[in-house]
Amino acid sequence: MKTLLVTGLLASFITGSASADLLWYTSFEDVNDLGGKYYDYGDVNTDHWLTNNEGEAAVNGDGFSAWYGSTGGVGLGDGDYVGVTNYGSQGFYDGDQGYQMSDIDGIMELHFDGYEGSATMVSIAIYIAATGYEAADNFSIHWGADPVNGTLYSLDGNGGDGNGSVLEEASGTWMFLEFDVSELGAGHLHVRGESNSGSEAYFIDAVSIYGDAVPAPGALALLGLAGIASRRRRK
Ligand SMILES: [Ca+2]
Ligand SMILES: [Ca+2]
Ligand SMILES: [Ca+2]
Repeated sequence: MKTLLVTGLLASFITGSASADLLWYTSFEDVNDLGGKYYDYGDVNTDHWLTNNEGEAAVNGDGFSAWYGSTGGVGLGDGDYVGVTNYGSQGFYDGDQGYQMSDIDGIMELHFDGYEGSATMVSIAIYIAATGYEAADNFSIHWGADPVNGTLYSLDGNGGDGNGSVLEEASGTWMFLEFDVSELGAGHLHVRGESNSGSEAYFIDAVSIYGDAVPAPGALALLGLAGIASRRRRK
């Protein structure tokens, strides 16, 4: 993470008229996160944070954590293709791996840690698998806890069954989405999905969080040293 932060500080760039630093980025490319089908060995009738299991695809990684919400179904207890993956004809937006949610049989959320108060913009690439979706299926992207103001993007399966729901219309292609979160207050990025079939799959890749970099204590110390060095040079 220290390496990422330093890279982010150096990668300051201009977006439109406002400047922003890349605070955090993941493309889910860690090969150690790959594995087999994921099984939730917890109580699928109770909402809970998911844990990684040996030999199974990682649902949690460096800077991201998965949560499960029960809707009375079998959830991820029946073994599902969720978490970090390199599989699928859809390919990936960036690199060889991404993150998938399929056959959730409940609610799955992926939360991206931190940057509350310092983030101004987020971007993410998503791919909705091309299949029929029903009213119970949905996919959305959120900032913070407010379910109305905090919803950045939302697709559902109403009017679906292959007949043109918004999920179906958005399916079959990678989409790169950017959101201004500067007016939304404290919060963090999270992605939410519901589905109940193995063919109903949501893929995520290339997640970026931008803002005004707040130096970590280590980086602050380095900046302090640089300041001392430059002052010394001026003498
Ligand atoms: Ca990737
Ligand atoms: Ca399932
Ligand atoms: Ca469905």
